[in-house]
Amino acid sequence: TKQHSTNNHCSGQLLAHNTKSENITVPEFRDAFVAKFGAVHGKTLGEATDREKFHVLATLTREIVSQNLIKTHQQRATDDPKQVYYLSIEFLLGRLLENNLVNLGIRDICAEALSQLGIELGVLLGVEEDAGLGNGGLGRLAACYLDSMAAMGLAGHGCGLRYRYGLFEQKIMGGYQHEYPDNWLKDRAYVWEYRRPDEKLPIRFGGTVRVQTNGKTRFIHENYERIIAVPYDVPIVGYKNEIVNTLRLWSAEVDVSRHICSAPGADCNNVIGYKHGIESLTDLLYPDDSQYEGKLLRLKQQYFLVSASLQSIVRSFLLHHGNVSELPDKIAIHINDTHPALAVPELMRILIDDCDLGWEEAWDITVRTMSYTNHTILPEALEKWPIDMIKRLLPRIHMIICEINERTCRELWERYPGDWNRIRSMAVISDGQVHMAHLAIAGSHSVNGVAEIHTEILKKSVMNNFYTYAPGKFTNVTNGITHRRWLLTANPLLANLISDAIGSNWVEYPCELAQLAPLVKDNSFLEGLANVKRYNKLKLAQYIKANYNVIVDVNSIFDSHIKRIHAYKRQCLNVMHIMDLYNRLRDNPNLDVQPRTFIFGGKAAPGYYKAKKTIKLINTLADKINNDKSINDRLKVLFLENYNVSQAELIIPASDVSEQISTASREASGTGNMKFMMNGAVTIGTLDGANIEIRNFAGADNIFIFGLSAEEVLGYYRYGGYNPWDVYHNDSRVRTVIEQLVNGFFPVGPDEFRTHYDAFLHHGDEYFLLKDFASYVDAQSHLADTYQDQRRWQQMCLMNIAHSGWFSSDRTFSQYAADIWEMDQPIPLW
Ligand code: GPQ
Repeated sequence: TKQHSTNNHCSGQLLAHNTKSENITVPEFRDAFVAKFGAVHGKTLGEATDREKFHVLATLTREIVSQNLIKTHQQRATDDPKQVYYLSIEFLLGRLLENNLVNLGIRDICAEALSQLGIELGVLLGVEEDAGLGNGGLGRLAACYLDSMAAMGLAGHGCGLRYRYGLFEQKIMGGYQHEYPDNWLKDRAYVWEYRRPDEKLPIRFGGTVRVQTNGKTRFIHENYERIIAVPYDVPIVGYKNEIVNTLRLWSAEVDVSRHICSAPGADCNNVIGYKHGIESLTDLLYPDDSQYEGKLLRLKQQYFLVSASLQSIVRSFLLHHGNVSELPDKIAIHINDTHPALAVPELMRILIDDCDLGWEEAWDITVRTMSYTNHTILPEALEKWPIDMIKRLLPRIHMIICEINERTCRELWERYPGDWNRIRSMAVISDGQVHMAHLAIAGSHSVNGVAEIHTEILKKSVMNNFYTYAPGKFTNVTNGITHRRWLLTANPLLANLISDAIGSNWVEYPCELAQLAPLVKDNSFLEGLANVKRYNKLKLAQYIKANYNVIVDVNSIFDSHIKRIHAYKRQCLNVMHIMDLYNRLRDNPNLDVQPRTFIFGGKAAPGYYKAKKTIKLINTLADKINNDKSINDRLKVLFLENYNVSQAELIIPASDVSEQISTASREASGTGNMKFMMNGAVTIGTLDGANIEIRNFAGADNIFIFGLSAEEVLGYYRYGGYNPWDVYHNDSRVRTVIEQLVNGFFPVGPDEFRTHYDAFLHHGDEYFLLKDFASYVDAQSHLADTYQDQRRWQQMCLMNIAHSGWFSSDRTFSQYAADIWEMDQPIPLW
């Protein structure tokens, strides 16, 4: 049914005669691009900037996406499948253009069409700003799930906030991190989004609640401030299946339908200031990762997200269904960590106040609809909002939370009469605070952790009382990553090598990557792997040369530690090993060491003093080592500025070694570990988070494991820690390295790294760096020895790639869909 003319200038309808985007031809695409360019910019391609060309390419792609979006919408209206809404305060999408081209099956066609016009696709892809609406793992996970939901054709949508500024831009000056606003909406609009002002909703803050008791009890919310939530839909493109789901991002606006001066708190003399104040609600993503801050504006953001999303979900449900009692059969709502946990009382409010249900029925519907994922056991991350703050900001929600608390405590009393301590430890409200995790657990039918060990720790310790009370609620769903972005898009050479060897079924069924395992004896395949890695390393080396003017040796081991800077992730343990290696080299210049390039990347929360000092420490070390001629360029250290999704796409395919060295028990799962594995890097890591499952799949011979186990760490914590001085006195390497922090070894003042020195020796070394040092150094030298045997090394890489299929988010997502959300569409078995 394909028909077209090569001089089709009907630029808005590239797909008019095609059923599938994959059937577009190169001339069609080329001509459409030229025509579109003229139509949009009113000039010829000859005069165009890269930004203008990018914009036209994205617009053209968006038009194809739009048609699929319409089709998907129509199909869903007919089929009426169960829908899942994934509520998350963060979605870390990164760039979308290349991913969309790949998912539409037109990347190669597009590249060829552009090259006929003398344009390099890669250059245009580089123009796109990252959508950095997240801090790290939690937000990127949400983005991977969106990709998987669309690829599998499931009706699943994201609900989030359209931050005017995403995660700050990091600049390094004098070795220190400086933060600049991430002005990702430079052009005011985002090419991918559809603004939908007609679907706006009012969100109410403050005021009072009047209880009307004549006849049926009614709760009347009065004198509140009304803020408008306007949705912007970002299309999420399925992989070659013509499915497009949406990520709905809410933005705060003033209510122009009312006289601004009459709003409570409004100042008629300062209408602009008032408007700005309201709209600042969605200005900024909070840059703290795994750290609760307790700011009023953050609470406002959380409620704004939840209220807008739930009102919109219920409204669209009622458009097609008469009875709200069917909600749990047709809708699943997932709470991504506790940030959207107010979804529980908000749904109760809607069901009781707007839909006229009684408490019991509303509660039954709510619990059957909601599910919750926990992403950390770090105590400092647990959200507890002062009850007074909630009462002032959200008076009706406050009443509902109090009622939930009373009823759950009463239930607990029936089960544990007199056991006040246990009941208090499980209450939704205690010590004047709302415990968001307790609220989420009470209001959900499912609670899950994100890796086997993490879920075990939740069940055995952190949430043990809840687990004992309702064991059936708890499950594990180990995290996953989308192999389409992280392999197909980010590492096309490896993807092609794999497809040449085993065919391309793995793209649809990533577990088929296991067919690579028998090639472990195939020398030419192993050589192919080495060549791909070498090419990717060259690309990264060029980037480093261009941006940092440092020359790195592509024959050296590329050893990468990229993630948020956090004490528990132990970037400093890596630093200690590098310092020790450097000390050995200086003591013995003839030492036979495998050349290495240590690559760091990551942001520190602006208020996290120690993490910022860690960045300074890495940069100080880098300066010293990179400029020391005596070691003959055998070691290089780099801190790459402004780590983000796009940079990860460059670093991961080029890495030989993946550093996953968190203190055991602290990293809930990790997801970078999976991306490295899938790209053929070998992990050096602790038995923490998903590293354990990576070892189980890849085989213990294909990973370097070291350090204390989670059980040992938790054992020490129970008895107040350990004594780092024992290690200090017994291991001269440790002593040297620690003293070098403060003794003038670095050209900085003696107090520059005092915080680190004190944390190690005077504050009990909370994250066990000294304790794990010796076994880390051993593992590192074992790794370096192994690398000398290149055949063996490539075999390790191969076994990692071959067993990475399980870590595809398609698998993760299938588990959620089948076990937790009980979706009614067919879900592939794993
Ligand atoms: N995680 Cl609670 C975040 O990235 N931010 C957070 O605020 C919290 C957790 C991470 C967690 O540290 C990683 O171990 C996980 O792999 C990731 O969430 C996704 O589950």
